[in-house]
Amino acid sequence: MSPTLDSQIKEFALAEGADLFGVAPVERYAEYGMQVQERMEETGATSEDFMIAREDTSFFARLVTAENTLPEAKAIIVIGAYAYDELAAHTYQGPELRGKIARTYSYYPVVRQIAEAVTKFLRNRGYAAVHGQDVPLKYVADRIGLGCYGKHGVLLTERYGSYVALRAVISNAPLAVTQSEKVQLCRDCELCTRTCPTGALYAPYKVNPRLCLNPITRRIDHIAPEIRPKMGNRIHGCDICQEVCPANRGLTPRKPDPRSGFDPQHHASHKELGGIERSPELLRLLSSEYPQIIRRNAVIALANTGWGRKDVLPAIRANMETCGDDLRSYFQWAVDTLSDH
Ligand code: B12
Repeated sequence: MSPTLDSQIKEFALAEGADLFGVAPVERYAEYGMQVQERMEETGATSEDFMIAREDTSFFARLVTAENTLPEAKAIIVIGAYAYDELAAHTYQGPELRGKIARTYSYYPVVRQIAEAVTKFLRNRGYAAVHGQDVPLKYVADRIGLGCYGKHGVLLTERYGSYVALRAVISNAPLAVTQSEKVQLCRDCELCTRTCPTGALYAPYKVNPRLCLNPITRRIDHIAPEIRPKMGNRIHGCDICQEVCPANRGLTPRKPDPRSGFDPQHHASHKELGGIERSPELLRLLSSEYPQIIRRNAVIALANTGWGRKDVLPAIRANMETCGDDLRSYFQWAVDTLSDH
């Protein structure tokens, strides 16, 4: 064990912009593996429903121990970046109709770049190191007291609520495990489970990915007409369970990190964002310049929020002409919904 390396690496990560830092032991997370199995049985979800790439058939099995990623692993460094910034906090008050993009995503590039720098730091000192998401991040962070599970299924932290993006560096460096007291930040309110519009939080701490608006907004799959009104103005992801969480009230938004934004090169679903940031104007997103998923979500959002506006129906009709059959059915549904209003 090297105390110098321990403090050096922590200082380095904090200087690179990490807001959370901890070291977890390499163990077999059998309980986590059982929970994944149970979740799939209870909901009928496949790993694709959890947004795991079709070709990655061993994702959850791999996460059960870091040795599956690095056989000589001795430590898991957990890094977090506070994701609630002044841009994310801003709720548009003006006359334009705006879409909503989940907050944490724009800090994935931040936490990835910090983890990349920590990986280089370790390799330069002769250690093996890999960074990524091949670790059950919330489970590991909870295990070492960096935070605790909220009933919304997201990790809650004392200083940053649940708005933290996480990433791990797995290494064979002999680092000391973080010894923190277990924290309990989730109260008895159950506001998250009661407010989720689709009932995706089917029990406290348990998310049904087939009903969660996060994958629903990010996948190309058909969205059932009964789900569409529940999407509100959500274009990519959903923060409702976190927005109602008392542990997220009163957070001070941070200054935006210049590295924040979206990461099309490293995050598959960010490619579908077509370059839009935070709260884009909905009418603009109907155009054929944008990916099909964005156009679909934008027209649903307009059906949900654009009633009473004279410019919405003509814009939907005009852009419908550039749609293929699939997309046209959503545009037609939006026309029918708004005409009935
Ligand atoms: C698959 C996945 C999803 C799936 C499934 C979500 C889920 N909750 O499992 C989908 C696509 C739906 C999803 C959605 C989102 N995700 Co996601 N996702 C992941 C991923 C890749 C794996 C998570 C996982 O292992 N799920 C499987 C389940 C079985 O594991 P689990 O949730 O940990 O289950 C535990 C609890 O149920 C607990 N438990 C069960 N009963 C009880 C009882 C008590 C009393 C307690 C205390 C605990 C407890 O035990 C289980 C583990 O043993 C991680 C990245 C990673 N590598 O970890 C990101 C990750 C969890 N996601 C993240 C984010 C930001 C989101 C969204 C908020 C994005 C958004 N705004 O739209 C939503 C949140 C939805 C929600 N309410 O959970 C962040 C969370 C950061 C944080 N602060 O926790 C992560 C860590 C990614 C990252 N790099 O930062 N995600």
